[in-house]
Amino acid sequence: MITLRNSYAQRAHYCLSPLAKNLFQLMDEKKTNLALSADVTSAMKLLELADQLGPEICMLKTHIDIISDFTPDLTQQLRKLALKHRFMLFEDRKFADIGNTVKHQYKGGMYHIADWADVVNAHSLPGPGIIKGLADVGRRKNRGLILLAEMSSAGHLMHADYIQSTLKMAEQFADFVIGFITQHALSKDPHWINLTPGIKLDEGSDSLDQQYTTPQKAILEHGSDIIIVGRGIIAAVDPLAEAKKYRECGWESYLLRCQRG
Ligand code: 5BU
Repeated sequence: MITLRNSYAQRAHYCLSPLAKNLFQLMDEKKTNLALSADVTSAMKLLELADQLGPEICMLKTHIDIISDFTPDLTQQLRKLALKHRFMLFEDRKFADIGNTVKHQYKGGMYHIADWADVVNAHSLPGPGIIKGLADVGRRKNRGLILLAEMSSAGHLMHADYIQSTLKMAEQFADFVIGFITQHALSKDPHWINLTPGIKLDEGSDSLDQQYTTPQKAILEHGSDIIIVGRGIIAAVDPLAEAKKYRECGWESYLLRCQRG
């Protein structure tokens, strides 16, 4: 039986979403389960990070609305770098409205997110209509959606029944929803991708209730597949050297999990 402890390549065969399949294959071939959260406010800084750290990562996570000098050229350049270094673009937009509104927010406005982001995320709070709205736009562009099941911040309101209901909702859209933002794997089903923010080499917290766990704990104890790292890398004196450390740590933990079976 194929489980979460099998390789990414083996799990790729079980994905109903073509994008999820590609992502697992990319991770397997590039040997990285590291996503960089590039939380910077300047376009040039974002492009520099994407180019320099691109070879180390499977995914670049953006908050496009914190860029103070945004122009559409930025997202075109990001797409070029995503192709050059083979990583996916994940806009951490956290949609949270009714289907009709998120459709507009996804495809239009200033950012035209659906034109450049391979993956976006959404809260399950409004009900299945939010997924239907995003799928209307994203399916035909071969995009993927991640549902927020469990946040990393202290005191969040996503309790066990909310998390389970999020999983049930995702199951109705398994060709479009690729997995979850979560601190723990939600299901034994091998095709869901579990992405975990709140990762640092040392556990702890920040002054605004972010909570950190280590790559080893996230992957080996909690069933995470992709570690999302922001300040642990970008606030380091040498972000490239630090990214390599996180990459190695994430990949070794994954190999150990596969070995243990
Ligand atoms: P950090 O610098 O590694 O703490 O950044 C974490 C990033 O992940 C940041 O962009 C957050 O917006 C994002 N994040 C998170 O920290 N926790 C969550 O539950 C979700 C997103 Br969803």
